[in-house]
Amino acid sequence: MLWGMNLANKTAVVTGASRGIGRATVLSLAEAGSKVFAGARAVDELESLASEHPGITPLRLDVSDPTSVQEVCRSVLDAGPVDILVNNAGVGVFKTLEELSVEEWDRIFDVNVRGTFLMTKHLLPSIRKQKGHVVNVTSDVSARTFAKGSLYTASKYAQRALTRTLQMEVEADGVKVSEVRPGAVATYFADSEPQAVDKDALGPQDVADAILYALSRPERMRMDEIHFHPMGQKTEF
Ligand code: NJP
Repeated sequence: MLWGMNLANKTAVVTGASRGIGRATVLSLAEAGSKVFAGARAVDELESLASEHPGITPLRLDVSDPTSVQEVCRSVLDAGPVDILVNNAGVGVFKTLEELSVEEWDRIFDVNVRGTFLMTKHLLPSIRKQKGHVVNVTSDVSARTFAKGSLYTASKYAQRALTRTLQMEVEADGVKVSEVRPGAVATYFADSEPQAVDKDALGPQDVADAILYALSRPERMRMDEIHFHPMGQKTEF
């Protein structure tokens, strides 16, 4: 496989691993030879994922809960150093600003933004020592918006700002930071039913492939962002 070589024997943590993009990423990393800690709230789905490859360890994780993040990161670090963190867990609500509740606002920001911050904060010291890599799965809407998208896009713009700032803060230490920005992906995102993967949507594996591509570049090269869309999606920058 194109990216197998330099991902063998790495240790990775992937959030939002119970389905969709996170699940595909965990399997791809395990197949490339990495030891993968797969975190999400749906333990049954994680157990079933872990049964597919011996390199996968399931972990019950709620990225919006600082105690859960702290406990999970401690148990991961007790097992050894971490090379790779994929901040993928994400949720969305699509309503006009007037329709949005305060609870919805807090939930989306707690998962998408604070979750990314918390996971990174706890694992960065180890990733820094390893000259490792942080990948944040944001969205093509981390730099554009649309009606009924204020909450979700604000959270993704915030994740993008966090990603870029982190890059500046760690580059002198040889740590890489990448933002992966897909267009529409056929998953259960925002309680949707995954549509067939055709020209109107990407599949979770397309995004996993982009993540592994970023992770497997040679030491001299950093992918700051990967921005891509299904052929059927209208171009809007
Ligand atoms: O969605 P879905 P995707 N703590 O709903 C987990 C971005 N994106 O794979 O906890 C920990 O199938 C949840 O697990 P569980 C999007 O913004 C998507 O498409 O068990 N984990 C599940 O594993 C997001 O950042 C599209 O419920 C939590 C996973 O997150 C990323 O892609 C387009 C959690 C969500 O799986 C993955 O989403 C785009 C928590 N508190 C960007 N809450 C798209 N699908 O069209 C949720 O541009 N999760």
